[in-house]
Amino acid sequence: MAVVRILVTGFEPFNGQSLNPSWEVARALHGLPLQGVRGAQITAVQLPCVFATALPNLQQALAEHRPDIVLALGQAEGRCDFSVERVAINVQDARIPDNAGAQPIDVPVIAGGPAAYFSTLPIKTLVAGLKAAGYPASVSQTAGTFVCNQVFYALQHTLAGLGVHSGFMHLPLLPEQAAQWKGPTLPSWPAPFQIAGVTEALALLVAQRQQGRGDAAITGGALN
Ligand code: PCA
Repeated sequence: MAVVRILVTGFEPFNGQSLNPSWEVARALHGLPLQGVRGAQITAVQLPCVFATALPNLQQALAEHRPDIVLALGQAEGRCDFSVERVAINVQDARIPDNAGAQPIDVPVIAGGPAAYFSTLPIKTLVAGLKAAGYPASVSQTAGTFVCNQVFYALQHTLAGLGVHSGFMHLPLLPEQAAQWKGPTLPSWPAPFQIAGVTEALALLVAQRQQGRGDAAITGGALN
């Protein structure tokens, strides 16, 4: 069986934080064969939380590793489960400055690009499989308008039509971050649980790809 090349991206910490769960998870998986799945190899790449450099870094990682599956990860403080993103939109509208101090407002990710791209991951199957394995998960209808959405949009734009399965998942905070968070008490999950859940997600994605199945017709509808 051909090797399945999996690229997992995570972000550096941002907004004054010293950790980002997405990178803690990604780096824990780097270089590992996917547990229980023969022939799958994981590479992790860290992306800067900087509008000006996130995309060149992403492009370089795609060119270098030529993945079959890409799971981009990001932190979403306040979310309380694995948030499998459905759609990336062609806008940057930053609520806070990025790590280089830039705060674009209503700037397209790619000028002239389509308004949006859908994930090409089987998002419903992923949510159902994660839940069945004991990991809370849901379909999210928005990846926001900050650097995560920018990377998700550029990822889908770059890989459109190439047969690579790619998408984005937001993660809750780590307990160490939540303990220091100023403002409301936010949900958090320990790193080992997040790592195990993402490992489960990757196994589901590889199985789905190898079996060539479509996505499950389960509702992911929500009001928010
Ligand atoms: N989360 C931010 C950017 C980096 C990250 O981990 C976001 O949701 O856009």
